[in-house]
Amino acid sequence: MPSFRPTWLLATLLLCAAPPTLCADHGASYRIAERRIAAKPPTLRVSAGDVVTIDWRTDETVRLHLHGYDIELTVQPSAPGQMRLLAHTPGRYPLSAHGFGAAAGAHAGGHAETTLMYLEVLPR
Ligand SMILES: [Cu+2]
Repeated sequence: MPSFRPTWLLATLLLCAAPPTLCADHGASYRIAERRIAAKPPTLRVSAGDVVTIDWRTDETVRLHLHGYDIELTVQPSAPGQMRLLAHTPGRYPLSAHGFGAAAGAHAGGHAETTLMYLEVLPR
């Protein structure tokens, strides 16, 4: 549930303390329209150790889930949202919608997930 943990902050500080070129801030913003991401590559590629910020806008209430890093975020048309994480573990992680509209408030369960994009964390 929390999108930022003190241990990640500590890890970032340790990782980024010495060589200035090693770590980077990675920002991306996505707009969901008609239940999908339009006009954007479906994969966000970053390097391990990067701090990643993903901004979300939507035309319909949606509950987002970044698998692997296990970050959940509900975004509304009137209330854009942000995910922020330290990309500590390489891999390919699906980011899915757990429900749109009225279903966005429902608990995870019977309804289907829709994968919107992937976060790819490359090893250094
Ligand atoms: Cu999920």
